[in-house]
Amino acid sequence: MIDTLLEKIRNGDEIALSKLITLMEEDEGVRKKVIKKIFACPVKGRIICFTGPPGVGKSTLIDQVLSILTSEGNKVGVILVDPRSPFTGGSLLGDRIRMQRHATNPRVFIRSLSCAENPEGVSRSVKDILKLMALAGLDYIIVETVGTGQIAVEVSHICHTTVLVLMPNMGDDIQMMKAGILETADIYVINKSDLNGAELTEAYLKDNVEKRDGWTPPIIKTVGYNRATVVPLVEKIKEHLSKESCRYREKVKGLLTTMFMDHLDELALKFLKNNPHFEKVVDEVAECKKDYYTAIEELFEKMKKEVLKDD
Ligand SMILES: Nc1nc2c(ncn2[C@@H]2O[C@H](COP(=O)(O)OP(=O)(O)O)[C@@H](O)[C@H]2O)c(=O)[nH]1
Ligand SMILES: [Mg+2]
Repeated sequence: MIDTLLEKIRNGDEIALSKLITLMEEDEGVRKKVIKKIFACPVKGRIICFTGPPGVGKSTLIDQVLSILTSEGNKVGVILVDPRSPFTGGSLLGDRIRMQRHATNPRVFIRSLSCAENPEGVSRSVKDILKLMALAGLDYIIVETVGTGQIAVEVSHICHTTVLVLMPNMGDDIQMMKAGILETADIYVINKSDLNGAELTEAYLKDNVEKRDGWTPPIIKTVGYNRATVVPLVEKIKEHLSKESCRYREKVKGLLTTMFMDHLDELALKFLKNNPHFEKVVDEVAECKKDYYTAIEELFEKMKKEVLKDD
């Protein structure tokens, strides 16, 4: 079944794409199978990440970007990622409403991923799903992530271009962000610049953003409702996409290493936990009968002996 869906997806079938994304979301086994099959396929779509605190206007901006890109004849996919639970303020509904006018646009494919149940697995499934979308004949894929935490940083690593959206009067708030996102962003946007205080955010950014790998991250002021202010942003995104080749290769190398190490960590831990001595060692440490350094050394010693015995 996966093969049939993949074939359809390669031919631009969006229903098949939607179906396989659902299967991948629900079942890690399907994800594994899909990735094994598509891993070496060349990627066509360029992936752009919009990240930033809730309420700064990411969805409003993406709505404008969609208009601009599709009016040029591009096909664009959008993934909305919200790792928060619907009870604590999930925002997917609001995002969809802001992009409503594109719901019937045949050049736009919008998909939300609600990840409330398994926040740890979010970035991994998003990465896998992005890989799949990149095969689907879309020219651009836009990812909106909420917040500036670990997930946003991890997702941004798989994108060709990361846009960090901020708004006026931010200074301390930027400082509070997960350090990584400020350094990962390729383009900074100060949206809502119809409001006072854009200079404050701009001054903070100018002091903290550095030129890297031959690219000076631009700071662009926008007004989400005003298409004309978003045009320069789209131009900068395209400029970055065309310059990125070298830096992107480095990015992907780093990403693949991280993904491999993540999986390895998970499997190695599972393997350790399955060892019959594991629980006993944990108890000994918990009851202060052994210090954790000795306990780990002994556990490894025992496992080594078992492996040698098996040979
Ligand atoms: N004043 C002003 N409000 C904006 C602007 N862009 C978006 N908004 C409003 O800000 C609120 C949050 O926008 P939204 O796009 O949902 O933000 P997101 O959470 O970052 O996706 C909405 O009420 C928008 O209408 C802007 O440039 N100026
Ligand atoms: Mg939004």
